[in-house]
Amino acid sequence: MIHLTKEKIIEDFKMRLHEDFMIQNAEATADERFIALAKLIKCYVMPDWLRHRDEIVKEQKKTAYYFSIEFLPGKMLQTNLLNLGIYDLVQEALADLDVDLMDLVAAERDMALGNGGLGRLASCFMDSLPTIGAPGFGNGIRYKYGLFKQKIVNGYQVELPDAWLPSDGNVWETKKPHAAVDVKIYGNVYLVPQENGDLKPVYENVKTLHAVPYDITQIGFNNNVVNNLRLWDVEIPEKYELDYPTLADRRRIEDITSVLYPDDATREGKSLRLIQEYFMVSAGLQTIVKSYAKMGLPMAQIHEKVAVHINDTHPAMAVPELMRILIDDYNLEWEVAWATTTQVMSYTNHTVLSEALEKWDADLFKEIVPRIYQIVGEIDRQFVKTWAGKVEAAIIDRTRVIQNGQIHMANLSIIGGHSVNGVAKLHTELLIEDVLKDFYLLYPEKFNNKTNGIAQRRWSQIANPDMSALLDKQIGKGWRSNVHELSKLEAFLDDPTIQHDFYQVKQANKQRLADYVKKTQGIDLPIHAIFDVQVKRLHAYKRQLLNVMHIIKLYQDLKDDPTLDITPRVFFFGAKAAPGYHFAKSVIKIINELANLINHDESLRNQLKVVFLENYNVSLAELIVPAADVSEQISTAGKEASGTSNMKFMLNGAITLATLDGANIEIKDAVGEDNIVIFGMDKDAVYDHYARHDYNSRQIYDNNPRLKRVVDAFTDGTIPNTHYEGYEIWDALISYNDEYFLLEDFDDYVAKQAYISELYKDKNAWQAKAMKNIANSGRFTSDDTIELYAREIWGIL
Ligand code: 7GP
Repeated sequence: MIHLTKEKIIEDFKMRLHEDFMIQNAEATADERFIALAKLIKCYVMPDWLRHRDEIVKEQKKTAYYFSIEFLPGKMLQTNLLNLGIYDLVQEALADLDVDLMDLVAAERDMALGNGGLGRLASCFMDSLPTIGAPGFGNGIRYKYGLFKQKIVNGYQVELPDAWLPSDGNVWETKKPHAAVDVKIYGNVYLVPQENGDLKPVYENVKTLHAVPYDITQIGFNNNVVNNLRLWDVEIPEKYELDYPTLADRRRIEDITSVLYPDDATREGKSLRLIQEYFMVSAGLQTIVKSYAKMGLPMAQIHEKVAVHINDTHPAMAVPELMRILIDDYNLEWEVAWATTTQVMSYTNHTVLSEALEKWDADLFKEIVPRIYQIVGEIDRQFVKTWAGKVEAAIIDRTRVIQNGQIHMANLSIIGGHSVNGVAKLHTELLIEDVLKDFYLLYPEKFNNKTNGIAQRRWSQIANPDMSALLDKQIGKGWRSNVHELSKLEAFLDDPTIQHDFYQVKQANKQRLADYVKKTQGIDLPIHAIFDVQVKRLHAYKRQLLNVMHIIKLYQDLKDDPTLDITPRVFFFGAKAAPGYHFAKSVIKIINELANLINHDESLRNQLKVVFLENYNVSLAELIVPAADVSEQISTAGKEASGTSNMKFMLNGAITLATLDGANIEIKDAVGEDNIVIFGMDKDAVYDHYARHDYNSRQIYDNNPRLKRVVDAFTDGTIPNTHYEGYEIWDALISYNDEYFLLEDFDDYVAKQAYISELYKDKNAWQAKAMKNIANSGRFTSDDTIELYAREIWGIL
């Protein structure tokens, strides 16, 4: 990057304000200043961006393309400044102009083009790819409305559109009209024999969409490498305007990139969703193949220069789409095209929940993407032919792509690629032993694990500046570029002075969060209390309800004995429920009413508070995570593929209260059993219940009076205004046999919570454990995770 001084930044910043807004700095709003600064950053990185792109082209470097229907970057300003190494310089330059950088940060809107873990992981990878110097680009959709904005009204979740995109566009993006491509959907396709005997598709009555890319620079950390995240928007091609004569016609097209589907387990709005998937995949692949073609190398070897990653099954049509391009546009034979396609493609699975394994109605598929449907049919036929007689017929029936009129997208991704990975050791084991075991039998060599990671710079240097400064003082600044150096903290775990310093930092972060809660909800929070946090999507398997049950138990204890002293606690929840997920929304209502009840009960003497944080998103996470004492990771063992907030919390010195699920197991291995609190059934115990069909929640309920009293609190009027929701929950736990084993795990959970309360009284012991977590968090950096993808799956390093 060009050499920058404070003076130059000041001059350039003023110039931007003059040119773009015809305004002097003193009169500018935070919005205008933010835009001016962001544009300046774009200018500064442009030479690196162009150089890196030219380098890749000139050296014909193999490049990976990460296809994902979700990206969840949050805000970009601070990350960009940090990665460019000009954070302090810019902060000082602005200070000279009497401007606080944090006001500009506040003016930026979150890019919420994702639901949860899967989308956030994609964004951590976008940060890590340039950081490790790998040519890896993102490919996704430029939704005009991101994940809904959550409002809580009378305790209920209300969803409002998240109009994150300003009318004049997102300041970080650059529109590239010259790189637009056409995508065809609907219509009929006939295969017409050619003179040489080949069959060529002829299209009729198709609808043509114009896919226009918007590029967002992805800046590596201190290394002058800039990659690209390409998001596609739809336009109506001038040439085909007559196909869309009415306003309603045009709107239907514009809808394609209008909203992100607000559900991270199942999907709705079927045809629109399918069109979104094809639109993004086709636009991305056409572009990739075109740029490969420019190299003048044989199409049959495209896998030597291109890797395409299918992030969960939503981009699975990449397999038949690449086949279509190679066969129809470049005249490759089926076998040749197939051999290279399977080498190009790789796939990550992000969940074991069967309802999230995408399947499409063959009829709908045929209507919307008729040529792709033909190719999928052929993939299916070839697959059956290949395995017939070699394995049991039943295995083929269970693994083929088309079954009972449905297209199985996971099957397509596995068959059509060379790599399948899970996102934590346990999850990959479960894929192999259970969810995908038939595939493991056919293709054991395809399976591998890549435990998730997080962009640790964001979750420490940006989100927790006080802790970062303390780390600098204690172990030097090396950890800022090599996060493994956090292990140097091991030498100080038992030093009471340093323990105290970390305690002070935590208290200051808790105060910041408490101030936010006071400002937004008017609730006073005691910061000497344990800040106990569960933030993540609301799902039955994540068991926010188990947390609620423990709170009810504490409430009952305090009401029974008004003189009882407990270690004071504040329980924080942040969670969005999918709009159509009734049960999840009822849990939100219950939490809010319980919070209302508890927070206004003076007899509890401030020993217990409950806070539901509205509209949980990446920016709010940056405020919450550094303030947590306890990180709740309490999913039913075997259900949470990995979890990534667990990694963010440990990095910030929270102690994890966890089941042996997902990456919690690897956190336990990293910090040792004494520095994490584990409870409940492990995955084998859960699977034993499945095998024996012997779980009986009513029996547990009948035989455990303390638990019975807690469960009954949902229906006996203890929690006001929740008559309907209370019965729904009671039924799920008792009448429907408690699918996620809350009742079985309850006693152990309560016991371990009591242990945590005891432990917190000994500040030194607590801090030693917290610091042990910080010291051992380096192994969860997404820089390392993505390096493994780059080397072992994509072969780009
Ligand atoms: C999530 C998993 O639930 C979480 O455990 C994991 O850490 C994360 O992916 C990243 O791998 N899954 C999703 O967000 C999701 O949408 C449905 O899964 C396809």
